[in-house]
Amino acid sequence: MSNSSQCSADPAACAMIDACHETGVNLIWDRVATMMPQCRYGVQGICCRICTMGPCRINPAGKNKVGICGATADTIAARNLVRMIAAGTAAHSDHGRGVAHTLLMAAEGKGDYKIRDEVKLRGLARELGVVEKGKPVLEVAKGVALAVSAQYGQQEGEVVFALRAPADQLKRWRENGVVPRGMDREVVDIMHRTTMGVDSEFHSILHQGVRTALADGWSGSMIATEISDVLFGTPDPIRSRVNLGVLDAKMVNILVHGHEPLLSEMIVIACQDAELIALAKSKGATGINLAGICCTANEILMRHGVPVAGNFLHQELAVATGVVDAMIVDVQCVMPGLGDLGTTFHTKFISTSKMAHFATTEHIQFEESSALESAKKIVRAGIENYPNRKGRAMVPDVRSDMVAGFTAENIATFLGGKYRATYRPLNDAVMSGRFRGAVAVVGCNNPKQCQDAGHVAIIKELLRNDVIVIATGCAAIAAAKVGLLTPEAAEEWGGEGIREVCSTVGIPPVLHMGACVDISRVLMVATNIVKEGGLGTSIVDLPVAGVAPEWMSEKAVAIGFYVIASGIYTVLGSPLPIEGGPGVLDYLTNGIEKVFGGKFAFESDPIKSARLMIDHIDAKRKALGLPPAMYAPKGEAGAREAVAV
Ligand code: SF4
Ligand code: MSK
Repeated sequence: MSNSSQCSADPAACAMIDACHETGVNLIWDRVATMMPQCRYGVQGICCRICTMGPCRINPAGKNKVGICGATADTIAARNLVRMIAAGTAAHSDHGRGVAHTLLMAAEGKGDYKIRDEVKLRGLARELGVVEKGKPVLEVAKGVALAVSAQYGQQEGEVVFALRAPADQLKRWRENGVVPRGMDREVVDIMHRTTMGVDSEFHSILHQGVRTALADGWSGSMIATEISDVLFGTPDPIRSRVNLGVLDAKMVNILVHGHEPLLSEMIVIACQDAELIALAKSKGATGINLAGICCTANEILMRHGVPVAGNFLHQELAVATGVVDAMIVDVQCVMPGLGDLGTTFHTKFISTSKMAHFATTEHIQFEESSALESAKKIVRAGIENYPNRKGRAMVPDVRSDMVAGFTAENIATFLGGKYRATYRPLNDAVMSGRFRGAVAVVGCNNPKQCQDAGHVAIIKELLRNDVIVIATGCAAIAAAKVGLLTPEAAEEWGGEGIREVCSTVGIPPVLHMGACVDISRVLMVATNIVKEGGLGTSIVDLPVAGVAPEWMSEKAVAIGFYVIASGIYTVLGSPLPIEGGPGVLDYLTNGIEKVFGGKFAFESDPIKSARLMIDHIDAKRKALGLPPAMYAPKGEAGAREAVAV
């Protein structure tokens, strides 16, 4: 059992971990400890169980230098890795498929969903070749829904949104045959080519990984983001609060967890229903309190300001407060062991997706055709559970204010002004050296690393060096928990350049840009910077980088691949499971840069990780002929970390 301060940098988490340990409640950190040491073959990616001649474990220094079929360590490592990309792409893209289906239902007048951003809808229609001029909105919506849905099964050609990329990047993709055809097509291609006895040349396997990942970033995830904006509204900056302290012991606490906004949008409405609020009061509560975990939280945070109870590693801890009356889960990042906590705490776990059933949850099927009715039924179940609270009610008094909801569109408004929305001031800030560059900090928590510590230390080091940060997913929540998503953080943590720009326009130095699928927004920010001019002709030229300090999900592998293939240098806080394949390792951390413009680096030390990115940014500035950063870094590297996390 680990000391809580080794498990998490978050005081709310530490308090809950200590309380759980005192009462013998088993948490994810305890399960990590008993799992150690983990199998080195798995960690290095050189265990193959693709056919039943195996499993084969490769030992380059021993007798088994190849598998029974003759597959090398590189072949096995590459095959295992791209299968992770296939799974990650499938998850993101299926999310987009569900949103597109809901748009179709809205267009056909079925269910409770409405079109909230007609301007974006009509813009998408023009891009997709759907006639919109003079057509009623629902007819346009139907055309857009059918057009984006068709992208999934497209057999040949190029996915439409890939054409948004800067011409130079698209040229690289075309020259290397990796422009995606359709999401389903690319995922199936990976599963076929990696089955026993098909593709064994590791570059070829990895390039199909690139193609599939691009199908995620430049199509599946982009569809999820764009159509969610059409249906639920394109976000604008909005204030809210974060951490376990947003739970209220006197109220019925309903938590939504997972990734998809379809149900949670309706839960937001259901929680405001007068009849349900009256029911909650009749049970002795003062009202209904809705909050979120993980990326479902990010979705309803950005559009409604719903508070966030925490990121990935907070899911068990939230239940352990004893005041969560219902945890409603959809898909992705929901720990199967979560329901077991129900034997200790009263929380009712309600699964809602046809795709995600749990042995220990109650399943209430969410039907898009009767969305609000489903949502009310689910909220009602949570209210009915309020009187069943037992044992402790311990809500750590820890919460922070934040501003979320930045997008590729509203950055232009914030920096350029409402009547002259433009990226010009952003590009000028980079060209002058006030902003040394920009970094996207993304990804999960991983219980093998101290929760949030990597995210927060890297971000503070970047800000100190005048590197503006964009954050999504659990990384954004980590930043929010320590107050980095407030305009005041620019003054506290930013170098002189960050302070000059962010304080002038009143934005935080860390821009919350949404959920995991919204990294598609980050791609569009980079694209818009290129198109604005003055910083090269391709994303490859930009003084930017990406980092996933605490990644754990297959989705993160897909994201990492589409980000490097889009020309962005990317640092991972723990290595990809490829270190047993020397050729694969060298290609992904070296050779691939010449082909697509980006590459991976692995670095677990947050300050060294930030340094790698700052050095990369400085090299890009030099190549562009830009002056160095305008101001010297503020303070010393990592100096305030001990007191700040
Ligand atoms: Fe072993 Fe080859 Fe079968 Fe993999 S595909 S399990 S390396 S025999
Ligand atoms: S929720 S994929 S733990 S970011 Fe998107 Fe967080 Fe990673 Fe899940």
